[in-house]
Amino acid sequence: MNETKTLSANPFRRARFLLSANSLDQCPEDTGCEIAFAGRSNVGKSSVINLLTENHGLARTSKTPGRTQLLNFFALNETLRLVDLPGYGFARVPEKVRKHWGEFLQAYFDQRQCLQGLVLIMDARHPLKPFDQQMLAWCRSARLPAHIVLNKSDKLSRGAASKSQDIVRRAITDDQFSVQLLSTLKATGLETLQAVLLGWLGAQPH
Ligand SMILES: Nc1nc2c(ncn2[C@@H]2O[C@H](COP(=O)(O)OP(=O)(O)OP(=O)(O)O)[C@@H](O)[C@H]2O)c(=O)[nH]1
Ligand SMILES: [Mg+2]
Repeated sequence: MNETKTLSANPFRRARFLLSANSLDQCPEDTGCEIAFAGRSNVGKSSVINLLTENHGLARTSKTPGRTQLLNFFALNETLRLVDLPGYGFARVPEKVRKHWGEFLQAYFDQRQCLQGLVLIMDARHPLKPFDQQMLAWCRSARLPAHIVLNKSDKLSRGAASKSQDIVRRAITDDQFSVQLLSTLKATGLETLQAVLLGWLGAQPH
């Protein structure tokens, strides 16, 4: 496939910041379709959103874990949204804040009807940590599709990256789960990610 042609046709480029929410009642109305990006702190959730949307200033990234502290919504159009979630497992966030995030995320996952799929981002060097396993178990029980993105694959040799992908592939046998390697640094894996998300949205968004 012609890379330039694919990128110019990238419908996710239309994403614009919509709002940040610190509680369920601050979220946009629960209609249309939403795709959420979850994962442990610092795995590159915000960076993956920026790669997908080809807008490097869209979601705030940082070397310091715990950068994303609210649910940030990005709209593609009237009905389609991407959601950047705060990272879980960041120990240096005060206990009170951590508890609030935990409860808010739980409420979001339990109640959000428009949630169409979860992009679960992991560090390719350390996949399937306990919280990742918990998220997958939740997706299984909610019958929600989850696409695992093994990010920072540039930090591994080709062989080691492919081994990591195989380990995850063997661990996830359900049809509703898929996995890919990606590097936001090298911008590799973008086409695969786009294809999965467009599949979830049923068709190319207009
Ligand atoms: N080498 C490498 N570094 C990456 C990659 N993706 C992200 N990073 C770096 O990882 C750090 C964290 O990236 P973010 O996108 O802010 O991560 P996050 O998961 O949104 O972090 P929180 O919002 O704090 O949970 C930044 O310094 C990024 O530049 C990648 O593919 N390769
Ligand atoms: Mg972030």
